[in-house]
Amino acid sequence: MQFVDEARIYVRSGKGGDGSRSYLRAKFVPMGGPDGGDGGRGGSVILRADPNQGSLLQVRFNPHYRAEHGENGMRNQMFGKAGADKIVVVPVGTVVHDEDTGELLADLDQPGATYVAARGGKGGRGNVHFKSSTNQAPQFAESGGPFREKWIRLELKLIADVGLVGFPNAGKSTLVSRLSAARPKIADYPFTTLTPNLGVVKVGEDNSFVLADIPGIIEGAAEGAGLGHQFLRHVERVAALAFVLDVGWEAQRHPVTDYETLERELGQYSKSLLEKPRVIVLAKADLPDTLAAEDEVRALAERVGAPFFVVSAVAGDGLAPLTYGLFELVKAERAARAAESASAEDGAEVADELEPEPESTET
Ligand SMILES: Nc1nc2c(ncn2[C@@H]2O[C@H](COP(=O)(O)OP(=O)(O)OP(=O)(O)O)[C@@H](O)[C@H]2O)c(=O)[nH]1
Ligand SMILES: [Mg+2]
Repeated sequence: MQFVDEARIYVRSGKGGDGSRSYLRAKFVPMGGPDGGDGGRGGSVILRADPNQGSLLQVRFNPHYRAEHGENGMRNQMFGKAGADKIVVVPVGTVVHDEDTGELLADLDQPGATYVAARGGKGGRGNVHFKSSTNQAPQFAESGGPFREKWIRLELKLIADVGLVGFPNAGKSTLVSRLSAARPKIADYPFTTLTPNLGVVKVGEDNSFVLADIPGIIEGAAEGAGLGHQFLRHVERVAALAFVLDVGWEAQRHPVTDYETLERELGQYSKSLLEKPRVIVLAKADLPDTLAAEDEVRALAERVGAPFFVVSAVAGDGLAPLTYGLFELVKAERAARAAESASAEDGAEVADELEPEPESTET
């Protein structure tokens, strides 16, 4: 299935309820004063970045979002009910543009970030507010503020969840091509991949994560050997790293020493890379040399406490366990981020209430 990273949606806020123009009518009160209540404010359409949302697929299939209108004010100084807001859940990394003008409206790059795409109309004031010494029986009440509507374009900036690190030729790009719809270049020489490739890995029906295939790393990368290590910035924000190890042709290489070299190079780039959860993948399991090294690599994985997977991208072996194993780490990271944003929100709600409603001039 193709990955959807763009959607156009229509948003319309609710109109504010009209203020009521009514007069007190009670049995023994012949000339009752004004008693028209205020209209309720209209609901807003609000986009919200949710770390559990993996793509724009859902909004693409449901492109219309309307918030409720506010209710009109009523006699007896009764307020109209406010219209309910409409929340549109989008993935973290969604960028919002105005469809007509192209103007950048919002960049929802943090979990829990919100953007009011269409603000609800203000509720109109009832005639009870317009009573004055010179006008004891005002004949008018405010109408509710108008609704607002527009088309907006959503784009998802892919942020990798898992980064593949390994020596050149280890089979990283082949793995990405088997796990996702991405088709990176694959060849039997080192440094085939010159710039990072991203692929979206589907997990069951409803879940997905983004896998980044980056150029190979070799001994001395920190000093500029090979392609250097500048592209490691592409995996700085990933939730987990997969070390892809193979049994190379060169006699001096071995998956266990390769692992140690990779770790050293990552650490020289940034210590934070070493703190990320990781898995160890022994690739090319269809080759006899690989199987000969399996026990040693398994022992290494046990020593460093990393989940261990043996796969053959060519034969298609071990790919499902690897997918689910990686997704477990991604899920844990998303849950942690969601918890973080929930606690950040407790503070944010107060701020929301303090934010003044922009004065609407239209009535
Ligand atoms: N036998 C076998 N060969 C594989 C397997 N996976 C990859 N290869 C081969 O290994 C070579 C390198 O594969 P790539 O996927 O380009 O490796 P890479 O890690 O992306 O390499 P760079 O981009 O150069 O860093 C290619 O010739 C692949 O066909 C596998 O599971 N089994
Ligand atoms: Mg490659």
